[in-house]
Amino acid sequence: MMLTVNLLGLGLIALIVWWFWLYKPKLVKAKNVQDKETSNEGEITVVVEDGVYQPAHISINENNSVRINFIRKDASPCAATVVFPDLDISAELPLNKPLVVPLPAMNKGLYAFHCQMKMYSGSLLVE
Ligand SMILES: [Cu+2]
Repeated sequence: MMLTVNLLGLGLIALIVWWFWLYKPKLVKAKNVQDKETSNEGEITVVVEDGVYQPAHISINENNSVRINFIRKDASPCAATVVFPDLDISAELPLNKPLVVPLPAMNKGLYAFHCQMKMYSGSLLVE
């Protein structure tokens, strides 16, 4: 009995360590439009579902504009608005219909995006 409790405790500690120190969200790079190296426009599709943007962390080259193709599959009103506060851009996402949000070329940095209540949240890494 004591052993079971200890094992449970260890499992819990491992889970906490993993969640806070080891878990790193995957960074997905926006693809160049038409796959041309010379293109300075990127594009990526983001699915809005189950409380997360997929992918939630996107990297873009510096001085590239990017078109984010949002597909919202979550019917809750919470998921409907996406806001890019640093860029002063927001969009209303229709349900189950793709909507492209064009973003201008940005300087290096980390730009957040989220729904109005920040339950959905993501970031753009410009590098
Ligand atoms: Cu929300």
